Parts: sequence; C-alpha cells; structure tokens
Amino acid sequence: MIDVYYWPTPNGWKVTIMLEECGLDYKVIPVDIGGGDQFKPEFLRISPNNRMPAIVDHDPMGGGEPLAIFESGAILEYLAEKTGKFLPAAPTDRYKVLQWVHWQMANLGPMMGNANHFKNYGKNIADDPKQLEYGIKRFVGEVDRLSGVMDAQLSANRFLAGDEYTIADIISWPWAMLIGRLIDENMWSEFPHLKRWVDAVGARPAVETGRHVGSDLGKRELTEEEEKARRDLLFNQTNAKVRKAREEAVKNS
Ligand SMILES: N[C@@H](CCC(=O)N[C@@H](CS)C(=O)NCC(=O)O)C(=O)O
Repeated sequence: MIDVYYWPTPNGWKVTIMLEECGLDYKVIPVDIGGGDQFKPEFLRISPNNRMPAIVDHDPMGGGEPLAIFESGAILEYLAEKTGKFLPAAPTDRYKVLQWVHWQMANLGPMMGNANHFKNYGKNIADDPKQLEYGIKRFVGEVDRLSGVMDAQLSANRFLAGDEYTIADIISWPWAMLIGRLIDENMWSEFPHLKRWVDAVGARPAVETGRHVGSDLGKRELTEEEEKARRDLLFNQTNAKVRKAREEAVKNS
C-alpha cells in the first residue's frame, strides 16, 4: 500500500494520475496546505520542503523499511521504476523521457505557479497594482514561451518524449491543460499540436480519475479573515517561520 500525502492541485494530480495509470493501491492522506498541515512535524519528516505531494511506500522496491519520497518528479520516476511502466529501461530512450520530466519540474511548473501567483493572488497582496505588472509580464511571457516549446516538440512527436506515452506526459499534463485558463482560452489556436496532446491525454480514463481524486477537499467557502490567514501562510514563508516546526520534526525523528 502506498500512502499519498495530497491536496487537489496540479502537483498532487501528477501522482494520483500515475498511481491510477499503474493500477497501484493507494491511500490518500489529505495535506490541507491552506490550513497549515504542511508544517506539521510528522509531515515535515516525510517532506522537509513543506510541500505536497509526497508518498510513503510500505512495500518498497527492493524491500526493507517503508520508503518516503517527496518531489513529484522523484515520485513518478520511482513508481515508473517499481512497476516497469511509462519509463523505458534502455538508456537512450530513458533519458529522452527524463529530460522532459526535469524540464517540467524546473520550467513549466514553477513558471505557471508564479504566473498564477501574480495574476490571481497578487492583486490581494501588493498595495500598488504597478508592483504586479513586471511579475505578470515576466511569468506569463515564460508560460507563452514554454507553450511554444511543447507545441514544437508535439508537432513532430505524438507524445512529449516520442511515440510512447510516458511519465513526461503524466507530469506535464496537469499544468499544461490549465494554460488556457491562466492566459486566455483563445491561446490554444496558436498552439494546435499542444491542444491535440492536451485533449488526447485528458481522454485517458486514468487521467480522468486521477485528476478528480479528492476534488471535494478544500471546497469550503472561506471568510475574509480565513482567506487572509491562508495567503499569509502560503505566501509569506521564511526560515524563521518554519524553523520551529522543522526543529520539532528533527527532535521527534
Ligand atoms: N516541486 C514540487 C512542488 C510542490 C508544490 O509546490 N506543492 C504546493 C502545492 S501545489 C505546496 O505544497 N504548497 C504548500 C506551501 O506552499 O506551503 C513538486 O513538484 O513536488
């Protein structure tokens, strides 16, 4: 059994989609990131960067003690290796896939996260709307550029890493399918190959199931005060703020 520390966001969906694709048994352990669960000492012992998703595999590859893994890229690589699915074994093909996995982790995810932050949350945080302009220009510009990178790759390949559906697609799809919502739904006409791939991957039954896991979590309407506390918790993190929780986690480990 695999415990999945999870909240329904694109980074969380990557893992539930992969587990569904692999047909593995899993148990969802909600990590309410707006409520501060990511700072609980028991979670920090599994995920020291106070971010979900993370997994604990109670029947790890190679045997032994339960294995905890954080960072969605590492989780997908591990599950692919454990099941022998969605990541070729031959080095040449394997690295064709892994380069796109790392590309997603270092580019598409962070740039979309920052674009979303400045476009959708920034207006409640910055006193002067002008402060937001550069952030929006920079990160929406990057998302536009990255959409072009995927579109060019998909103009010559059925999937991101070639002819086969792999963890490169599983890790990129949850963010890519939100690009229209983030920028403008009309943008798809500029990226037809990306749109073809977004629709094809989205039609897979495991993707449909995985992306809806726990969709009721976090649906409660927050009061203005709760919303403000949530923003402070998520967007005002410093070492001083998380140090105590981290020390507690180390003490109890
Ligand atoms: N690179 C990480 C990113 C994970 C991440 O940013 N998770 C967010 C939710 S999507 C989170 O846990 N945020 C909690 C916080 O900001 O304190 C991964 O891919 O696993």
